[in-house]
Amino acid sequence: MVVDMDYFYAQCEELRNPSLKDKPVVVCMYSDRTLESGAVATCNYVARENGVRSGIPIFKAKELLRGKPWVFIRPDFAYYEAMSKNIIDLLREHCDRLRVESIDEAYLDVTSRTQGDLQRAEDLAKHIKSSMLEKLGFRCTIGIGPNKLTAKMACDLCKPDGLLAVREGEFLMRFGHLPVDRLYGVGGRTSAKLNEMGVKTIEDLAKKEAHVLQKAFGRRLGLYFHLASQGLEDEPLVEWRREQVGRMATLKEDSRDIEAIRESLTAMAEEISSELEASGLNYRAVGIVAVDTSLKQHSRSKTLKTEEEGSEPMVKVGVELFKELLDGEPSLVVRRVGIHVSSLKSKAGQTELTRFY
Ligand code: DGT
Ligand code: CA
Ligand code: CA
Repeated sequence: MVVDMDYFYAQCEELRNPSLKDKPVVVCMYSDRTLESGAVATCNYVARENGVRSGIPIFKAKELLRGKPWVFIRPDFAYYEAMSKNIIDLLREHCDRLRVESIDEAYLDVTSRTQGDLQRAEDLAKHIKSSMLEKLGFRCTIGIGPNKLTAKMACDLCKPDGLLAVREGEFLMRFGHLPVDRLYGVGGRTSAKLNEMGVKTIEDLAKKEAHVLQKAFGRRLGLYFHLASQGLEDEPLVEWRREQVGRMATLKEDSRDIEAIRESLTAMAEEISSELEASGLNYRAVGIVAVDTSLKQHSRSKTLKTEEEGSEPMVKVGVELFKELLDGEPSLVVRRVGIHVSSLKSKAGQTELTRFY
């Protein structure tokens, strides 16, 4: 199963303030260059009915919602993380194995508890959806399939508040007509290349012979497209630990000024540090990302001698890494900065973090 929360950040906002429900709610990543600059992180379905989408500029969203009782909100990551933790805890009760895929999404292996019976999996999914609503107040969408790929595609197809089980052998019937870029793993550039080869839909792709795709995309990827377009995938679900916690922000203006960068890193490091604190984790590696004015990314990271906690060591190493980067690249002008920590360990003394959530 794939469980994905509907319009997650905005749904979190509605949950703590139900008066928002009938209004278009837009959660924005302000870049703070000017009052209106930045992009939409997500929005509720009332806003989507008016054309608002993740990633569009804030001013564009305001144009689309002109005259409507819109609500624009800054994200409250600590709150969303706390909600996410409750959600994951609830999901864990209903599966054999779980992999947290992102803040609002998880893969659940339910094979042994349903004895591989899709009907039983569907009943279980109904139960999960109703507990999610009754206990936590959240709506979600669940996709079910004989493998992860099918479950994920089923989930994407029946949003929001949906439930769809796709059986073995039904993959092409369900998804064959979709544009090829809707196949999990096919990005923009790949789909352009496929279109040139006359492949418009997933079904077109399924008809191509493996060697043709391998010639165009290389052995591994070609084989993946050949199999995936027929719904074939059999990688077992491996539990993941969330191995990195980080933040990105846009500088007030493009800059090489280390003090401006330090200020931005400090704000982000404090957020990261409170997130780690809440989960009882410390870190042993720090990394930074700089996005330059031509949107090229540069990154550096450093493993520390000992485990650290709190924002101070994070900022110190982050600033060092930025200095190093700027010294090495005299023409680099920074637009966005990011900082993250990894090699996370539980402070409780385990050498391995077996359960982040
Ligand atoms: P959905 O699943 O279509 O009902 O809507 P969401 O909002 O749950 O979308 P999803 O599952 O892709 O992403 C989960 C959360 O991740 C979402 O609530 C906000 C954040 N997010 C998604 N896309 C973006 C983005 O383009 N920029 C930023 N900053 N955050 C994003
Ligand atoms: Ca979602
Ligand atoms: Ca998601």
